[in-house]
Amino acid sequence: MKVDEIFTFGDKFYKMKTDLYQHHDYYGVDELLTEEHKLIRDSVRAWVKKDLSPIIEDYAQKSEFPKQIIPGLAEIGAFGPYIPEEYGGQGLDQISYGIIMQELERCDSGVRSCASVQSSLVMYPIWKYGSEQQKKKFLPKLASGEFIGCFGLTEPDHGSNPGGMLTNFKDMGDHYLLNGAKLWITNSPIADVAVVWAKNEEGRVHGLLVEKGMEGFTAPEIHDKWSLRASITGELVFDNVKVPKENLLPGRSGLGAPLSCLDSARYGIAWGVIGAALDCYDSALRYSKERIQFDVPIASFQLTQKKLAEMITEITKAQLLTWRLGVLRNEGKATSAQISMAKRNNVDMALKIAREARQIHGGMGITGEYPIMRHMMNLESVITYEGTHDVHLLITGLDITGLSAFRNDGK
Ligand code: TGC
Ligand code: FAD
Repeated sequence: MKVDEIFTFGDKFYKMKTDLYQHHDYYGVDELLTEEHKLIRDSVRAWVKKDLSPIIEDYAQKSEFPKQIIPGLAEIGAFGPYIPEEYGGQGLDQISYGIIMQELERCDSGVRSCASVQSSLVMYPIWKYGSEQQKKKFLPKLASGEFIGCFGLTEPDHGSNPGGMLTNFKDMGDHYLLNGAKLWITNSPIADVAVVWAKNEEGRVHGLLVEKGMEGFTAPEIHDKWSLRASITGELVFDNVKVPKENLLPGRSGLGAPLSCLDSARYGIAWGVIGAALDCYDSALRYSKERIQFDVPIASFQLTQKKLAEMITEITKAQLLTWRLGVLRNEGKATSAQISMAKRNNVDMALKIAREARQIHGGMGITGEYPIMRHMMNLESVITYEGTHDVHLLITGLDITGLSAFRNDGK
């Protein structure tokens, strides 16, 4: 990246940068894609290079979400690409969804977060479990970016173990009364609608659509994050919120309902983080050929080549794993455990690549001149949200042994 010009938005100044990224496809994975997939990839990449990359570093440094990109995200189809066209989506396949997430995260995980929450954690549950009236009311506005949504599962005392949630609602006859709190909620301070998971009086988990402006509902922002600084994160607080009965998602109850949404989001992340890894590799490759030490480019040292060669090897393995997962998703055959494996492997791969790329950039690697440190810090959240690295390992462990290691009591 290099600083090109300064622009103003409102009363603030922002530095614009040029995105020098070039395509990397070591194993000809492009040949596994359709013409439509490549067209989608190229158009999203062009939008990212033109409208997102130039501003992202500055917004991240200022810890601000660039709200003005919302119409652009809607226009490139980043909100609900696989939602049917009758509800405002694009009706695209799962590989297209993955490609869009990858191109966005190639620029910044926080922007991918905004789009994947909107698509997989808000539009998906409304589409899958909502009434016809809920679908018609919310989906077209979420697809066009007129509405922003968020997903409230995690609580202050229940992160990896959402089944222990305390947020609850009571049937008051003509409405539900919702109480509780959710923590670490992407998009919450700017959301028009929150998909909130809460227990009824029998302790069964249900999804409720809580709308901005409902009395007793607040969504304070969480400040001072060192990670995902260009993404907005907050809480959801419910103090005797009267939720109309027609706002309950009627199609599914039980913990499996929110967990099935996570499958879709985790799948998007498995694709997305390859983008972050590619950007780190691309920058490290270019820098190592330009940076001279001991009279030669640092790319000529074996130790640098080891880092670069291992990066492209790991990226290639992740690309193939993810493409295959996309085929399985398209066929409706991907299991939750397969998705967990890809999310865990790919995030870990991207984080390791970001750390190695940071080393190749030497001292420059810690500055905003290059995207590396931003990717690295972002990935520290990505390896924790949507199920931590260790939770996904235990999901694989359970799948292959049939024995759960989540609880020490063996239940
Ligand atoms: P367990 O007893 O295993 O399961 C309860 C019920 O759910 C079913 N189930 C699933 N259904 C669909 N998809 C899945 N992936 C499912 N996994 C489980 C299961 O069959 C069972 O159904 P039933 O009918 O028998 O009741 O549940 P558990 O309490 O033992 O927990 C399992 C565990 C630990 C794997 C799960 O709770 C888990 O995945 N924990 C991690 C929590 C997590 O990922 N939170 C993410 C919050 S959202 C977020 O982070 C957004 S970041 C967004 C961004 O910015 O991109
Ligand atoms: P904990 O569950 O307390 O885990 C702490 C540590 O203990 C981890 O290392 C974990 O692996 C380990 N651990 C826990 N249980 C076990 C076990 N059984 N065996 C071994 N080790 C274990 N949530 C939402 O609902 N919606 C959102 O939009 C959302 N966005 C987020 C955005 C950001 C920036 C972040 C950071 C989080 C977001 N989350 C969101 C929350 C995220 O899903 C949780 O942070 C995550 O699930 C982990 O929960 P926790 O932070 O409470 O950690």
